[in-house]
Amino acid sequence: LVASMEQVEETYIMVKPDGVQRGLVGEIISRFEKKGFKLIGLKLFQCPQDLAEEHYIDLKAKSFYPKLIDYITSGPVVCMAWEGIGVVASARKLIGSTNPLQAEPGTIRGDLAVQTGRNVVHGSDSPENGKREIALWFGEGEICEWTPAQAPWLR
Ligand code: FUP
Repeated sequence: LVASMEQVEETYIMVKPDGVQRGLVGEIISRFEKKGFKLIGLKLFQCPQDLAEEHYIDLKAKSFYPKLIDYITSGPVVCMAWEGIGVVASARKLIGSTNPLQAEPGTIRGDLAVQTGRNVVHGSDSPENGKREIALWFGEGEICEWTPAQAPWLR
């Protein structure tokens, strides 16, 4: 194991408006649940213009930026915070390449999307951005730190 992969991290994952409207919310949540990460934040949310602009601040100079802001504010998104060992890089692997046509089959974008501008899901690209984005999208009291019960629920 690479040392950095042993760290417990947090990442911000978001089902984009196309994912919500195509009925892919359950499928996308399921991929992270089955992998074994812990859900610590979840909400359906209509993103305001200023938050979209802040989230994508690093892309402000790009030609596609205005369209990206229109897309992300075009309908509700599902905001999620996930915790786990190496969750930032692992979630990026589960999500696949930015261009869904280049994303490997088996990844979320590889299986479920076609266009870069409609690539159904977002995932933070570093542990620092994971923290930054969770703080940006969630209010105080919306993140739930929890420990599973020791005994199995069914026996
Ligand atoms: P990713 O980290 O895979 O989400 O990709 P980026 O941070 O590079 O891009 C963020 C979003 O900008 C993408 F999800 C879609 C959009 N984008 C475009 O619309 N066109 C591009 O050429 C690149 C990105």
